[in-house]
Amino acid sequence: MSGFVVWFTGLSGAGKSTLAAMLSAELRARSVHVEVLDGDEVRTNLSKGLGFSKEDRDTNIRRIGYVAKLIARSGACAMTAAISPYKAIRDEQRAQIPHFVEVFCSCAIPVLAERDAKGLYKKALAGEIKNFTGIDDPYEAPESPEVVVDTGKETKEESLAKILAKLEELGYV
Ligand code: GGZ
Repeated sequence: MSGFVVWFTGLSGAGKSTLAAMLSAELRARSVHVEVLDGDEVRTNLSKGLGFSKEDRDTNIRRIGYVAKLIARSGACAMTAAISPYKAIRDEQRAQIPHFVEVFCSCAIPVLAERDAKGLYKKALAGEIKNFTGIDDPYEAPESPEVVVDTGKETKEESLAKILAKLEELGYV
């Protein structure tokens, strides 16, 4: 069985970390070795000190892509859960990583702003956080991701089932 990378992308609060946690639990139950590179955790370790300029975000994504590639090369599954807002940098990762599965966690901004579990949208809309993705910083949606989940409309279980179905169809699980 070859290693593979599940690359979650989407706005803050769109469900990337939640779905990565659910998917990793499901795959581990099927005896797949999984490592999760979660945006928050990466930023306190591998990318400590980086901010949210385009340059820093690109550096962050390239680091995540590099580690994900090594994990997949060892035969495991790497899951990444960072906003990864720029299409060109995501596509750069796709080009250098064999068996790359992009999962777009789509969710309308009004739904995210309403949910706002961490209060970040409120702060961004009030101008207290600058360069917040989706508010005053760009998010470039993928044009042809392997999977699109709409976390504003689907249940978590429905989204998880879609991702699992694609991984099965591709022969990775
Ligand atoms: C976006 C920000 C920002 C700005 C802090 N823009 O919901 P969260 O809190 O846990 O997820 C967001 C996280 C984004 O880090 P990533 O490494 O995923 O971003 S990127 O892929 O663009 O490098 C959010 C928090 O950090 N956060 N400031 N300005 N999100």
